[in-house]
Amino acid sequence: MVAIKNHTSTYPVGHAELKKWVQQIAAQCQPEHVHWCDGTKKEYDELCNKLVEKGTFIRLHEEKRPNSFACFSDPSDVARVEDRTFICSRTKDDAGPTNNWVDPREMKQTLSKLLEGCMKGRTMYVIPFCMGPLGSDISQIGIEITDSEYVVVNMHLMTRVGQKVIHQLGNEGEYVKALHTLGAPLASGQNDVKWPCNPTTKYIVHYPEERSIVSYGSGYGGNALLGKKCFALRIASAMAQEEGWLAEHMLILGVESPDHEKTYIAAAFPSACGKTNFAMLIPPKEIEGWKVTTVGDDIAWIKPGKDGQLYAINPEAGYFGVAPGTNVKSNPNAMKTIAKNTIFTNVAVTEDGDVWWEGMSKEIPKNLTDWRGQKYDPASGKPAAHPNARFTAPASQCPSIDSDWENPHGVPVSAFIFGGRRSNTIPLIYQAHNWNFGVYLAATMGSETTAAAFGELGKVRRDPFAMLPFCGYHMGEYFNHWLQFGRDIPNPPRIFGVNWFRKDEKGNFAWPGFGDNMRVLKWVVQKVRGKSNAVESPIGWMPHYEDIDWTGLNFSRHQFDQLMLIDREEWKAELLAHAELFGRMYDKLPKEFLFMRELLLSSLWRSPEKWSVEQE
Ligand code: O2Y
Ligand code: MN
Repeated sequence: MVAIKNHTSTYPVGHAELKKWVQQIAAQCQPEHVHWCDGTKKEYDELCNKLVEKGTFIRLHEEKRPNSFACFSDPSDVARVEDRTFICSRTKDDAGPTNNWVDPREMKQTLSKLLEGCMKGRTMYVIPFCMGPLGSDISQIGIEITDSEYVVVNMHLMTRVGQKVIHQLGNEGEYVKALHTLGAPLASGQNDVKWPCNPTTKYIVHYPEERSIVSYGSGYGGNALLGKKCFALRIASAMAQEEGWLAEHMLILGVESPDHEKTYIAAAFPSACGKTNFAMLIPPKEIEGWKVTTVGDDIAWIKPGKDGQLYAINPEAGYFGVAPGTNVKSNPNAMKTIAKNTIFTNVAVTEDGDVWWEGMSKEIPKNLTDWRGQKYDPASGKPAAHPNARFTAPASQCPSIDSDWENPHGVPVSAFIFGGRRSNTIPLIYQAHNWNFGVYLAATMGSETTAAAFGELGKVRRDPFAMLPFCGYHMGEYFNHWLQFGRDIPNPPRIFGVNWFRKDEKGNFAWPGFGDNMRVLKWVVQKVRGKSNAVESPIGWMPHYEDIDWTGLNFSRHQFDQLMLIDREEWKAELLAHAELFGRMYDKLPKEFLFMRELLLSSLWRSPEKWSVEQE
């Protein structure tokens, strides 16, 4: 074992190849110091203090928000940058039509120029991190190199960091290489800015065959915390395809029934569909004895066990959740999770050193500092917090955390749920006839846009499996992988579609959502357990009005009927849109999808023009 020199903390690293890589990156990026992260609280505290000294972090009020910080990013660096995200697989065809691709040799040349001296005047941090519980067969190790203290402290919260990971890696263990730089070198004597980044040049690059990542120019979220979207989804999805498992953009929750039977469900929703709220759902008190527990809020790694059952882990250790809209009504568990030890990015700060965002309370506190660091003028019409403002908090602080959330074996998954934001067409709840139809349902999932960033507001954007921005290979091959996966397991989980966002004829949401989603969840759990009734519809199995527990909610048979309606004209348009999506990946599209689309069409034609659960 040789201890690494030239860094502020020292511990033995016996992995020769890793040391060589770190030395090579240091020689290229030319930082002033190299620091191997040990993952301790002392390291976390020291770096937070450094960020306070630099003016990046504002220490929040010690009693109102203990051990917590707020920071404001550069206005050019506020979200993931999909148009600057690349899957540099060996061939363009391997990346598929939905990913940006550049030849890996060309990309390496471009990046090599940018990386030369990119960390000058900064400290280069080496972060050994584990995605998933240490010692789990499903977990994976990564090493992130970064020149951002903000990234280090966020990685401390979001992953398992430090010497224990190096120990687990041993002398020859495999790991994912994740290089991140702000792309903002400092000339000698140059003062740093509060949020360094490269305002003009950004690259988020994945080499799936090499299992490595290079991120240049951004310090924000998914662009910089490379364990999350880059590793746990893009690289891991490519690994999963090769090795026969699933890396999914899914929350994982547990449902406990009054007789203490536990059912675990993994669910995928495109962004802006209340994924974190669902993961931390609190059932209405009238649904007595039922409880929801949280395993994860964003990503699931799922492997078949020796018993043929699927087991899932949450590879993350924290939540990087959207702040706006989160409040004591929409998500009381999230509010408790972020009560302390939390980093807030791009929220507004109150005059007494606490945080605020749109939707936290009806009344806007006086004298706010907005996310741009300016005195907030409510008359400006602009939000005080950025719409993509985030909190980073330890998962262990979530009141609904599942007792098995760190179980190295994972939790057994009995069902998958898929759901987008749709004001029409898609019913509140339905179950796919079988695994293949479920894969079709997930592959054709669409969601209405809530931000003008995606073009027209309210336009349906197809987001297969909520994985469109996160699949590290050809989306058509991804569908094939899911179909094959189902063939290889003896009793695949049941697959359900939900839509919490259907609107009535007046344009109001027809379903109360939030805690009342428990009513749907209860039907799902009992259906999986063979204890629920269902009626066959043209698109799958559905509950009758009496199959849902309505205790404590005044919801009429007619309201339910409207929520579950299958309108043939709407579905014709829906199936046309599926064909459009399929056209984009024609050469690798599973043939089964074409047959299933035909079957759906003919089943719709054989049914009444407006099919209703009540008529059955
Ligand atoms: O904008 C970002 O960098 C974060 S994106 C994100 C963060 C947490 C969970 N999910 C997402 C997402 O885009 O799906
Ligand atoms: Mn996500």
